[in-house]
Amino acid sequence: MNIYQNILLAKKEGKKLLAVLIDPEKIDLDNIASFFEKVHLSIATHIFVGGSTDINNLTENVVAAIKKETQLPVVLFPGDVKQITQKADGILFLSLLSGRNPEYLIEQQIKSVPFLKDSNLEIISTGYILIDGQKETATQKVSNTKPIAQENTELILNTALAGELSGKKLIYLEAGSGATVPVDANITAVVNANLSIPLIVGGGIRTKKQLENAFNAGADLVVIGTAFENDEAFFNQLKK
Ligand code: 1GP
Repeated sequence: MNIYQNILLAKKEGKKLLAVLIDPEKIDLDNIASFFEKVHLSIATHIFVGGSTDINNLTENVVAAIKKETQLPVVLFPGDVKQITQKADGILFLSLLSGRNPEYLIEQQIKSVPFLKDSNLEIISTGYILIDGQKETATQKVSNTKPIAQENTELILNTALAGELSGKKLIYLEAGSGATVPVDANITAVVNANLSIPLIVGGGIRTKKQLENAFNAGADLVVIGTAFENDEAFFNQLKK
């Protein structure tokens, strides 16, 4: 079964999903086998690979190394078109709906077509919504867009619904990597209550409690990167 069908099925069955986000600029490939031993003992279900930048074009090698270590689906979460590699299983085909920068609304997507049109990657159209995590994040800087304030629930909701109505398969509420404050559970709850498609939440989630809060509020899939980068022992708290 493909990646998206599995996410839909999990949503239907109320099974929660966890993606470990690997930033190619930060992972230590010498330590990758031991990293994945911990991943496999945890409740992680997906591996996302990406970062706001990949100046040294590391993504392809990192994805190849990851594929040797795991059977979990490896999904690109690219900051730009240069991070596309055919070695992954799928790609979040992102459009930054919270911003008003055409480069990240449609231009990068057009530039990616030559790499995607004959590709075996599963392409999953995703509405990406940047929400203020009380820290200027790399996504904000690189995309040159402003996040939506957490208080502006109505705008967040309407942006998510505009994504669904325009055919996105997933909505991703993003506080930004390393955010001081994750997306508030009330925002996740309101969006989840009104959305039919699966909901991803990420950014600034560092504790088991915050992960549970996101799941309980209605996130179908949570993405965690920084907390695992900082302390691999966090996997021990998330055992199967
Ligand atoms: C960032 O949502 C992801 O794009 C994960 O964020 O690195 O803060 O876990 P963290």
